[in-house]
Amino acid sequence: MNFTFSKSAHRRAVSIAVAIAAASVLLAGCAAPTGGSTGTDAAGAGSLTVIPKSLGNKYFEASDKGAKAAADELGLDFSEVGPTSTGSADQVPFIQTAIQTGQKAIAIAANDPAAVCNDLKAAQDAGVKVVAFDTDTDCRDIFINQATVDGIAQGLVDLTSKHLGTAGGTIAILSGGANAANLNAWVDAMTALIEKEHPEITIAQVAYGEDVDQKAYQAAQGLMQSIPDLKAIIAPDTVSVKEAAHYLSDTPQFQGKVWVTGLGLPSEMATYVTSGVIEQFGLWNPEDLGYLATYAADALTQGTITGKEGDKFTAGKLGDFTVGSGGEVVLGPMFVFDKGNVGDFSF
Ligand code: RAM
Repeated sequence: MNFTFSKSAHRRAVSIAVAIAAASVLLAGCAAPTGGSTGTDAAGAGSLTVIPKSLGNKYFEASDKGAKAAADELGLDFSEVGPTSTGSADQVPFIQTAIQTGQKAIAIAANDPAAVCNDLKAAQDAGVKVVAFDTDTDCRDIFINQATVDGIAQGLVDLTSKHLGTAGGTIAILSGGANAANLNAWVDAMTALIEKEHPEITIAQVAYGEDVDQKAYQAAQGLMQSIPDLKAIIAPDTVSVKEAAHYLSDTPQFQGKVWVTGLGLPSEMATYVTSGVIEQFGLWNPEDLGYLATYAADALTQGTITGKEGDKFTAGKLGDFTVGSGGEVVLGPMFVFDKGNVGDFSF
């Protein structure tokens, strides 16, 4: 569902939402600076507002857990706020509240980079440092990327082509938000890789679950019921792969016929691996992603780095990092989960 707002509707929606956001910051018990604070706590350390794609997504609950741990280590004033829906502009009120409450830094995973850019620019103009994490936007000081786009695409295509073998077959891709920069980059890279290296594989359709459980479940159902010779689904989104596995486990007629892989949380996927519905899937450590994003935010607010290529900073237990081209920092490679290791992870 792509959101296009008329200007006046947009202004009205935002002013209502700003009021709600301000209330939610306070309700969230996040210690948003009050009483004319300049965004620094008693110790003079900075303040950070983390805005995930949406609240309630276990992937971002994990990244926020890591972000909070780093904030505690750094003595930062930490708040995690955000919408419970994944609409293009749903994060805007939370950015505006962070500016109004004098936050020193924002770390955001944007549902739609274009929809939040103006407000992120306004934040930067107000002296707020902007860290994009998990998914990029053009309006930020630095981008904390979980793994390279090519690395993720290669990893998921390798798992799929290994399963299909030389016979190959028809597959589908079940993504999340249609405007999410990270997901679209992975889908494009996988499509290009398959066209270049796997003529035996045909992509019949790309569908979107919008990071909403029920929509992802229905999208998986739609793919399996509408594509008669479907052999596999690649779901590069934790909500989509979980719900595709969920639908498959509910529907014996497709078990052993349609093979599902993607990017999932071991904590959510373990039950499907144990039951044999899912064999292998990939991800990184989202807690470390949030942790690294917080250290990057602190290094920016301390002036240790500006986000330019070559800048160096230390991210606590994760060690030293260097800013790469385009102001991007990569956490590390994607790794693969299966029956042998899925139980070893808490996220
Ligand atoms: C979902 C979100 C997130 C993505 C993961 C893999 O939780 O789309 O942005 O990185 O999946």
